[in-house]
Amino acid sequence: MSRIIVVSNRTPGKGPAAGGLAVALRKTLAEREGFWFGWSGKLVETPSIEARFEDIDGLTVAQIDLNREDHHAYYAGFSNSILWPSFHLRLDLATIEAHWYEGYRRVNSQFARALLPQLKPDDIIWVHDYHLIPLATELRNLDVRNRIGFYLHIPFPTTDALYAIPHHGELMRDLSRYDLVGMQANRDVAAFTEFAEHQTPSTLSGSPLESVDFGRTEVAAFPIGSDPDAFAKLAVSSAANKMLKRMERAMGEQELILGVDRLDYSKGLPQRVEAYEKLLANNARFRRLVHLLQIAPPSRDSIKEYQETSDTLDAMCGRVMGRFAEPDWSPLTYVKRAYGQPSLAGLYRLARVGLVTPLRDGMNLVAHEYVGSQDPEDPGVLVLSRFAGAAEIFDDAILVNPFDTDETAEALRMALDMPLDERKQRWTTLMAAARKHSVDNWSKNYLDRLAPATPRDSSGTRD
Ligand code: ADQ
Repeated sequence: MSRIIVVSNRTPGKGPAAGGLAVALRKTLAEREGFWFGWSGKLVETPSIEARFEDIDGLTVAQIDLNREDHHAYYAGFSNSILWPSFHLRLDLATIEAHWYEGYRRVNSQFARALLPQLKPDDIIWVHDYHLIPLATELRNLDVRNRIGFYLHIPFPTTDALYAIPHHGELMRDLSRYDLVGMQANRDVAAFTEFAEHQTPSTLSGSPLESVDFGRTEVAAFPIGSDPDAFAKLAVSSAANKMLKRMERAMGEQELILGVDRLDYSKGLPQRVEAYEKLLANNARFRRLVHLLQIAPPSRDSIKEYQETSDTLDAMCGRVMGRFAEPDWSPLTYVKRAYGQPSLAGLYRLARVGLVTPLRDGMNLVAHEYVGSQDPEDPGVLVLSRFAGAAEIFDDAILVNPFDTDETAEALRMALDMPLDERKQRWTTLMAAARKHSVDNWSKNYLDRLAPATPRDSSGTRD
């Protein structure tokens, strides 16, 4: 069987894998040999082009260092100040600096040059996420004819938003050099198709590009998930139980409403707190009987827009506290640190409501983990944004428009008032969907689809 080479911005670190994705890919690599390639986390003046191999808890990892300026342009710059906001339809939060694009391409070229000597003709290369869109082009330019797949972990933008991205024509051409492009949700495939079918040369930046031919690239949705049965087990483990009991004592009679996110403007956190404020304002009977716990450790905090989101959230939480707190009751707790999966599983299990309300998101794995962690005899209710990819598979969540905080407040009321029978019935359907879309199935489905692709020649034409 062919080896699998997984490529992502960072490789997994030492210690227990942080997420389901890392666990699933580790499993795939263990079965198929191969290695995981990415940036080491080290910044140096003149990086060596040779990858360093290391065995990390049985996983073979190959890493390269990057030059500081290139890394800034590639990561904080083009990837996270242009691609991330634009793909999440937040053009207002994008910052464009023209020179970032060169750094972005330089790093992709460096990845390709370091990978090249490690490749065998039969290897299957699986590239992950928006940081590495040009990697197939860079590899094909070095005459790599292997099967190369790309998987996007974030939504694909609408055509209008795509046109606002500098060099979008080249980026789309880069996607056409992959054998398979995997998207989070059907919505993303539809957005891609809309672009592919309606593009005209004049709409593409970076002339003299002509329209991009996607004829040899298969594009399909591969909705990623978690391992819901592993979460079900984890949620009753002693580590999870320790957190659950600790929290149960603190909660007393109160029902817990839980949000777990990276602190990111795409996650709709200020709107979420506003919806909670409206719940308390419109339904005095819930005061002292509910508590919102929002866990949101900072991420990408060198980027101004992330600091601003953090400030806004601080102010919103302060406002709700000031408005509703009493000497012996606080309506919410906002925790700015990450917790390990066992603690999260305990909190998920205790929470009567899982509140997952991104303004726009890929699938969103927190929704899956919340479902997996529930007690089948007394499950909680998932309140989920229509704009998370997971809304396509979780029909039995209470779906909300996160921009409409009145609607989200009403969904919270419904969730808190929902009788046990209805909670059980909805959860049973949600759990079946989470199992069907487990991360194992995701990885298997993707690789089954990528495997039969016919090798290409260096011009990108299939033999
Ligand atoms: P993220 O934006 O990171 O992922 P999400 O899918 O919600 O968002 O979470 C990923 C993982 O991080 C989960 O396993 C979760 O438990 C963990 N996590 C999140 N917040 C945490 C916290 N406060 N403390 C500890 N752990 C936390 C991106 C896309 C998603 C897409 C995934 C996978 O934005 O839409 O589904 O990649 O493709």
